[in-house]
Amino acid sequence: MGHLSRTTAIMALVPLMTGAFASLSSVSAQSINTSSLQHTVVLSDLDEPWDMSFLDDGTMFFTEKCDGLSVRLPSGEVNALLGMSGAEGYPATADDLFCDGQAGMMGVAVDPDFATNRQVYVYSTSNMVTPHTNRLMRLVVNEDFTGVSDRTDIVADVPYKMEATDHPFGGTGAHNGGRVRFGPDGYIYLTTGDTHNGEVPQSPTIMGSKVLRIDRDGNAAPENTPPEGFDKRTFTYGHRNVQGIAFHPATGTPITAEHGPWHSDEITVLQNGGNAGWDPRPNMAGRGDCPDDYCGYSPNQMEGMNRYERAAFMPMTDLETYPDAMPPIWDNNGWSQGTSSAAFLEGEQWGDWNGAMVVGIMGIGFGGTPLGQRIDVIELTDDLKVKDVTEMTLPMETGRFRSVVLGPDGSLYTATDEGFIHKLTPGS
Ligand SMILES: [Ca+2]
Repeated sequence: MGHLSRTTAIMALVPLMTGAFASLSSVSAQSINTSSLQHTVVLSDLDEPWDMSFLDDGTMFFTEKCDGLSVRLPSGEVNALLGMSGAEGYPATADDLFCDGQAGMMGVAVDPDFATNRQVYVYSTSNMVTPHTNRLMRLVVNEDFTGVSDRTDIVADVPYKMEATDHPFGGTGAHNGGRVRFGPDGYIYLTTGDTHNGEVPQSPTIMGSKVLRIDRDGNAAPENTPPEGFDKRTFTYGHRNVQGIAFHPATGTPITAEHGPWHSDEITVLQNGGNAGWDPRPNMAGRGDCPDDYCGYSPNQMEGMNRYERAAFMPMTDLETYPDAMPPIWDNNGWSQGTSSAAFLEGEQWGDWNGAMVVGIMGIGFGGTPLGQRIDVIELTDDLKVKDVTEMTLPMETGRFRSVVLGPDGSLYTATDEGFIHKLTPGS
């Protein structure tokens, strides 16, 4: 689907149903203003939109997994900027960038100093070298937002899964992480995944299963304190596949959301140098061998195991082996439903939800797991524990919520794998 067919007009402004349906809502839902959420389709007919990043005036950069990077201007005009190999309708393509399975063009972040340096950062899979890698690229956007130049690959060594493996989800391109965000400390945080390789999560030198904290040139933040022998870019390690990271508004603390292995999606409050406790190597946590030396699916997906038995066999956070690992503050009630993205709601317009975390859940539904496809609102205490979890009442068709981002207008924007970027606006 080419860029020329993209629908750029605002499609609808649909107040949430009220009246007769209101009585179906719980009392708590009514008290937290979901009944006034309004919905706008910002873009549709996209090809697996993966992430968005905003300038203060509403300019929205966005990625599509197999197409590339584009920008939507405040006027509603959309300009393609950088295409991947074979993509049509772009002013330039980078022929080393490709998509396969879960891999492709993923996270995007605008520089907080964009007004002076015009820089954006994009994370994508690349075949420039073999084995292929995931790369974080820095680009410079031209004055009229019609093109980019000066590509610099500031991180070039995040692993990529080249070989298929022997389990139901064993295809190439798995578990790349992929979110890119500037923290309030001015550093770039890049989340990565385990690529179905049991050695990666606890490896001190392989840059998968990590949260990297780096500067604009890709150098380690000097304040990083990983264990002795670790690559200094490591902020945290021992993750499975982190596709969500957001910063607590009051404290600036980075908090991740990541995908569990048929059980236990996790939200984790990060500690500088911390271990997230995922170790899918054979013979860990009392296990035996696993196919392909990766215990990240089998045998925990075996028939007859419920999610608690799986969690005991294949812990997302192995506190027995790693007692100092960062414990999750939320595990999705033991389910794995594709917890992909995270953001914080900020502003008085969100009422009781001002300062709450939202996570976008894609809803896998494997292994007896209920379908997710929802946005959860997670209210935290001052010491960053979970106080309350509410499913957002959505005034639109649900979907696979790949990305949630708070816009500069205070609305929540969400991209779905179905090709939409939606805007949710509280109040009336
Ligand atoms: Ca963990």
